[in-house]
Amino acid sequence: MKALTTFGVAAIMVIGASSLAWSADTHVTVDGQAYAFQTAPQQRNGAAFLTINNADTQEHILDSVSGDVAGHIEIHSMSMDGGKMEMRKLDSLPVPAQSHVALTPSGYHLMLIDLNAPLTLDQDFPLSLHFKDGSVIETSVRVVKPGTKPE
Ligand SMILES: [Cu+2]
Repeated sequence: MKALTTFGVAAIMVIGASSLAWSADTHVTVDGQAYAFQTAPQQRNGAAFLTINNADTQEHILDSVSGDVAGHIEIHSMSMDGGKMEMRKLDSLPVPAQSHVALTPSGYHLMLIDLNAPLTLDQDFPLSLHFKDGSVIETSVRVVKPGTKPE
């Protein structure tokens, strides 16, 4: 009974923290507000940031991301290499059991390649996060001033 009670509390907390996300698998959610930086008219690419929370006792793997905002969307990592920032395309991004992965301007991020239109301030656009187990999370991304976060 104790295990059941604990699980119930965890599930309520996850739902409360992610009212903007929906998942077929309620173990995995987007925490807080996903966001992207405003882009200049000639800018072809943008980047989106969010935190993926995994309340499950097993790992879930982000496999791909889709959305109408760009021609295609890649999962990237960013690291320092010989004093300069380097981005790398990842095939997938594991979210460890009972943990979370934060996608931020200085680390993992979603690269929006070949934008269909510039990202304008306060605009919201949808993204679908596809996981290896077949589950999909729909989330709404808010466009903010470069270098800032949503309130
Ligand atoms: Cu990138």
